[in-house]
Amino acid sequence: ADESNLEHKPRAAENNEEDKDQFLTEEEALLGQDIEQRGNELQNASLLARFRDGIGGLARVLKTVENYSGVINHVESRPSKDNGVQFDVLIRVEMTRQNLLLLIRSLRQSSSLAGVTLLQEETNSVSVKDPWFPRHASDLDNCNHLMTKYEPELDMNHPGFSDKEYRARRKMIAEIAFAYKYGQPIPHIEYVQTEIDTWNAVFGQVCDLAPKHACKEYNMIFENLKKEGIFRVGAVPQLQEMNDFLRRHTGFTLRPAAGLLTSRDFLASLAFRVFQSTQYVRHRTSPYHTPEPDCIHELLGHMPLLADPSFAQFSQEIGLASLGASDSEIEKLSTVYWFTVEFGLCKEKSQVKAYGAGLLSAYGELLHAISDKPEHRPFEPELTAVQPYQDQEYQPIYYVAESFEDAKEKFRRWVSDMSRPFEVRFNPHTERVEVLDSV
Ligand code: NLE
Ligand code: FE
Repeated sequence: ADESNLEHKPRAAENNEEDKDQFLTEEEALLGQDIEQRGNELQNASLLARFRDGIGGLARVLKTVENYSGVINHVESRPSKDNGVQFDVLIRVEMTRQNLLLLIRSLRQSSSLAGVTLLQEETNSVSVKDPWFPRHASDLDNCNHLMTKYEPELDMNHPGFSDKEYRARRKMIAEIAFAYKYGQPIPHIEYVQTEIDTWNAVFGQVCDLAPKHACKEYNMIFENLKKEGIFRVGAVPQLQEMNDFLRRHTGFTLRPAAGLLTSRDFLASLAFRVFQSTQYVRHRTSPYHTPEPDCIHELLGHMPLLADPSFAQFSQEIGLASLGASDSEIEKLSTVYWFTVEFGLCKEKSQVKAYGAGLLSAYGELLHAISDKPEHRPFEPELTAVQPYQDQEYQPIYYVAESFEDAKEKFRRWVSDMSRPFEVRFNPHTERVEVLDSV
């Protein structure tokens, strides 16, 4: 369970007699014990790296892992609650036991880190029977863990990497999201002209292409949003006005998110009909496609269909299925989400139309998706859920649903086979998820 790892406090070894390594924790002592015999064995490990000031040092930390021939399987960050630590970053690696010890010692020399700890393996730290998950919409204040990839701070291929001003802007907007708490109004962002130009460019493309290539539900609500003046040339819509629109149609609401969230946190919010939305704008040099979400993607891609009752229901059901699910089930659910909500196609009479948000906010990929270049397969949850995907380039495979209703039916049948020993039900009056033991 992802969210519990960062919560976990390392246990210091109580009676180690050595002064040679004052930081030695119990886990490290265990690792060191038979290092002579087992030093070359591969080991999966979770490290907690605590950054004093900004996350700029992360690139170097990851490089150090590579220098010790480690494979990085997962990186996750969040602002720390402790004094003197700005960010806690969880890094899952696979490397030899010998190198793991060397890595930890080496990282402890780094001045940007307030500490590095080897965490206990997950199996000991989380009870499978009683996993933590949000029970009330306000618990989503704790579901803000970020996936750390393709960020302007860290990725040289990001168009904002060498743009200081852009990075400062992103940081400012991310801080608003980190500070946000349940029940507050969503802070207004005063978008600047370059951001408005980017919005205008993408909005113009969608106005041209959607009537022909988007599904009918999308187009209907899109028109509605234009009529209400929320979608218009010359202004990036504010999340708060969008929130009010959605609430009136399906009860969905929005929360600001600092970036790409972990699947577990993102899906959990859907269970409460809450959509976590970024608020920054993509870099002006790549208006027509970005691998990471930004508010143009959220607004033009996601929001129209979140106002459609049938689609809203489908989204919430993916969310409900994710609560308390195992890591491998979360992986499957987020893959289904990827190939439906993000990149889904559907049939309308004899034509194929787009309903996936990642297609509707990126005209290059939209045209690619409906062309005959990629493969089109029928949506079948059990097959779709195990289809590997990448999130940097256009997709080579898309799944085509018969309709939202059909997708929902199939999804329900598939989800009912999942292993969770309880059922959940959302109570919209209290915004609470009730947990029922299943027989
Ligand atoms: N590729 C999409 C776009 O450019 O709008 C964003 C996808 C986010 C998953
Ligand atoms: Fe998205």
